[in-house]
Amino acid sequence: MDKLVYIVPGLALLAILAYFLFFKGKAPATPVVVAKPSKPEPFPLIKGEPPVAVRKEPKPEPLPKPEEPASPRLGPAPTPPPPPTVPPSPTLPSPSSPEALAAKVSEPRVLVSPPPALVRVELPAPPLRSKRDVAGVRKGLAATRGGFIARLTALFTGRKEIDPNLLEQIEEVLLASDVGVKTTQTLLGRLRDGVARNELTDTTAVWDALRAEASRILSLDGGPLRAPAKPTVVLVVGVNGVGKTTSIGKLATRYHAEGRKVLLAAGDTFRAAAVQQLEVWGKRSGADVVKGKEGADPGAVAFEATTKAKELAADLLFVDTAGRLHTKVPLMDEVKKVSRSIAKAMEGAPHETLLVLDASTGQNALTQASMFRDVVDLTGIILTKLDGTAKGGIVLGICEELKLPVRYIGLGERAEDLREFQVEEFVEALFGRDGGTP
Ligand SMILES: Nc1nc2c(ncn2[C@@H]2O[C@H](COP(=O)(O)OP(=O)(O)OP(=O)(O)O)[C@@H](O)[C@H]2O)c(=O)[nH]1
Ligand SMILES: [Mg+2]
Repeated sequence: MDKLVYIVPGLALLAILAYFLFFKGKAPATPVVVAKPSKPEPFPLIKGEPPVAVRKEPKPEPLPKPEEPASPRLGPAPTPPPPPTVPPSPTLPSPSSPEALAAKVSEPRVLVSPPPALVRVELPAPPLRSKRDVAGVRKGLAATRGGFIARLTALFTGRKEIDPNLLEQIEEVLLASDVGVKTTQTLLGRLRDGVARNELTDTTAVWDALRAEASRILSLDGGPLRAPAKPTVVLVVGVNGVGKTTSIGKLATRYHAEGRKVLLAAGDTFRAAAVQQLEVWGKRSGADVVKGKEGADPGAVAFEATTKAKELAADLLFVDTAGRLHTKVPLMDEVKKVSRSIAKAMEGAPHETLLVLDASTGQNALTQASMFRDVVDLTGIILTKLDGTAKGGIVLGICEELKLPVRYIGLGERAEDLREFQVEEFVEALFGRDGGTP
């Protein structure tokens, strides 16, 4: 009985202690904060609600309806955070390209609003890199095939053995077809070595070696425009009448049709007609044109256009310039100024400076290129009017001597006649064994 006096209060004490330790310890101090919902939140949070706001809610929100996908023409999203997933691609990726699709598949669902770049990746659009179209290029190169290539072919026809005259005759044809002295010597040197080593024992082998050499020379790091930034600014330069404005119009048509926001800068302020010509292309292609008054400083127009392209979140800005004689120093200095003005408006711009060369001007094109290279950092060539020359060998000379990649070739006046330069397609179109070539 005496012991009960101690046991009963002891048990009561233990019971109280157990209650506090077990029940109170388990009870939540505050309502639960669900930092990571077991189901990822859908897009509606892009309305601008910061993720923190979600955490304050005691209960998870009922799943709201997903929003309509953003249109490509819409400007940037209201409060875009830094892109969470897809890094910028070095070349303009097609929304339907394998890379874009891969990015889309691996894209995690996010709590925050997807940035504009992410939205654009999902746009359906044809690929930027055009399909191979050897027949189309061959048609455009008909004059060169009928001239340069036909003359070369004639040397091989009816010959099986390599006689001493053959290499000399090849040399003559190459020189007469604008390939250029230096490039011709390189090519011939390699052919002679092959013959001396008994690697080239018949005319077919010599033809194949010529073709392989052409591929080697043309295979510079070219390809279509790169788009390292938004906007990517492309400055287009060249002498009078080579096809600068027309090429810009053709490029604008192409990229606008593929869903890119394209802006044009009328940097040729010398002639009112030049601005009008660009405006016609602007209307045709759907691209906006930034222009100044007639006689305005081209650098100021380029600066304003770059600023505008940033404001409008354009993908591409093409800056047209007045044609200038490469021998006129003050005019060449002006190109330098235009380039600097663009750089002032946007760090790292212009991202591309393309020199337009007229294929029918022959060796003079090489002189123009080296003069322009002295004043601006050229990143590539647009070689126009290849449809209008029977020589066409200039393309080899440009690549071998200047080591500048040809990015586009002009094979006619229509927008679709400006083609991305694809080495294998071009070489096949030129040296391909149809229509009488060996
Ligand atoms: N056949 C053919 N014509 C072309 C090609 N590219 C341009 N042209 C024509 O060449 C002419 C001159 O083109 P523009 O674009 O005005 O040349 P530009 O370099 O802007 O000339 P300036 O502004 O005067 O320096 C136009 O008639 C174009 O249609 C091409 O690849 N093939
Ligand atoms: Mg022009």
